Amino acid sequence: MLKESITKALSEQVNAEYYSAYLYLAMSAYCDQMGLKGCANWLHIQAKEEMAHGTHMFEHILERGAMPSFAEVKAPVTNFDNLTSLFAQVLSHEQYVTERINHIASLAMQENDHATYDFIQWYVKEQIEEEATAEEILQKLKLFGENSGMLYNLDKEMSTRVFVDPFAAANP
Ligand code: OFO
Repeated sequence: MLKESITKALSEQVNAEYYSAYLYLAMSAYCDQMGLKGCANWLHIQAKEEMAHGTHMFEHILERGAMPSFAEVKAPVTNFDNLTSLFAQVLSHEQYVTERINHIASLAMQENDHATYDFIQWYVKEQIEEEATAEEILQKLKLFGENSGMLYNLDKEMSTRVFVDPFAAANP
């Protein structure tokens, strides 16, 4: 059975993952309105990944015999200055999520909850990828500026992303 402190931290993280999904849906809508359908696709799939992150955490709480708590999912920002600042926000949001995940890992260790510590390691690794991907896109945008040729190519590249539940793929 999960300790109350771990149940609380994981439940709050489920909420945070759903907030991430909501934020990326707002970003996806912004890109769609700008005519950047590929970027809109990439962010929409990112939102689906976030929901999967939250759902697998929710399942872990239930599997360990605890009752998750639920809270309101806060509204995301909906207006962005441009694509570069949007991806700068993606990166800083992922850095914030990494801090939260690290806190859960530390708490699990402190509470001697090896099962949660083991479970959360997948998220620790996932955050490395989340930050690296956002950083790569941001670097491209900063390097080439938002000139139309570059945006066209980037948008085309982003349109190829398809959804694969990353947690389920790694934990068959
Ligand atoms: Fe769930 O990793 Fe992004 O926020």
